[in-house]
Amino acid sequence: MSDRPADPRTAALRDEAAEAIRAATTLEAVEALRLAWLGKSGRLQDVLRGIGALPPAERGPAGKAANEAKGAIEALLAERLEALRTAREASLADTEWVDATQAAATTRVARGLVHPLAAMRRELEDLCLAMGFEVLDGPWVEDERHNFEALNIPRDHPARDNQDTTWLEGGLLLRTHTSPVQIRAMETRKPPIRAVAIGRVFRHEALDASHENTFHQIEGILVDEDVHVGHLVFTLRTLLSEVFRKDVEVRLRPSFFPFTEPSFEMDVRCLVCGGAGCPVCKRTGWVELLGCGLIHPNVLKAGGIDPARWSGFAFGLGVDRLCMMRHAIDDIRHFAAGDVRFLAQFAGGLHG
Ligand code: FA5
Repeated sequence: MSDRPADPRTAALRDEAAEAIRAATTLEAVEALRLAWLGKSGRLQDVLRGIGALPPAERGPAGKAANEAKGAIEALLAERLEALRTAREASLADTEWVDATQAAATTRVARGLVHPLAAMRRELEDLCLAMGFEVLDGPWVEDERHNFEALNIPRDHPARDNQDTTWLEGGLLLRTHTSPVQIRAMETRKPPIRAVAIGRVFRHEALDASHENTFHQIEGILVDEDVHVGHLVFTLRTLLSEVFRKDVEVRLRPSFFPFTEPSFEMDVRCLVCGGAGCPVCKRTGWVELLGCGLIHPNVLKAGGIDPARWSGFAFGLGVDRLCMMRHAIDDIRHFAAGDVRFLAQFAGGLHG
């Protein structure tokens, strides 16, 4: 079969179509040519319609030539479409490329920092978990029973004056210490109990370099058989040596809390001034870190635990002061001041 139609009119038509198709430079232009040549009102239809008017002997060859021209034009259109598609895909690499390294080089994303107190809290929680304590939480808004009465601080007891309380409506208050969690732990668990709770506490008091009106405590409680002061001291010593990871001088002094008997306070040699005297230690060289003692039998009873069988220890440590000692921070008020220059110093992590 010859690739040229026999009929000279369809041959001319085919050549004309081939030239137009070659000149088309877009996919849309090729589609328009398909319609113009092969569509219902296209050029080839005109030819086909004219065949009926030919003498019968010419109709067969003319029809054959027209069909061949149709096939040839279809092939040319398909070829051109393919060529244009390939060219377009090849050009995508030039027009739509992305520099995968560019975004990182030109867009600076500010990274958030972990607040030093939040980091301290996480670290204390991890340490306590590793020491076998479970980590509990307690409400900031407390009732009198949990904050005072169950802790052996009845109404009118002078100890209530030591904790400048923010009272709310309905006899509620902002907890002045984390010790109410001791009661909540005893109410919801059976001995043996080992639990800690870290969180915010609120006291309406005068501010200075080591006193805030919103600060943080970690409460620890252990209830078991035959618990004595040795267990308490060992636990505190282990906790502090893990936090400081260097030798720090501490001292344990007898003290008074209605909810412990005996009661103690633990001070650390001031790590801001090295003991020489500064506003943080009020020029004494020592900073009070925590209160502690053996749980008073009345408190065990209030928590539903039989003091004839069980005993325990408890401690309440100032997390802000611990963090200050750790980083030699010279004023507790830096923590809530929101100065990014202060916070940025801790970007490298707590042991940075
Ligand atoms: C108490 O709050 C007792 N609940 C602690 C306790 C718990 C004793 C369990 C016995 C058994 P105190 O008021 O001393 O005690 O506070 C404990 C610690 O919180 C202090 O040693 C100190 O480190 C910290 N602290 C107290 N007041 C402030 C304050 N205004 N700003 C920052 N830290 C404070």
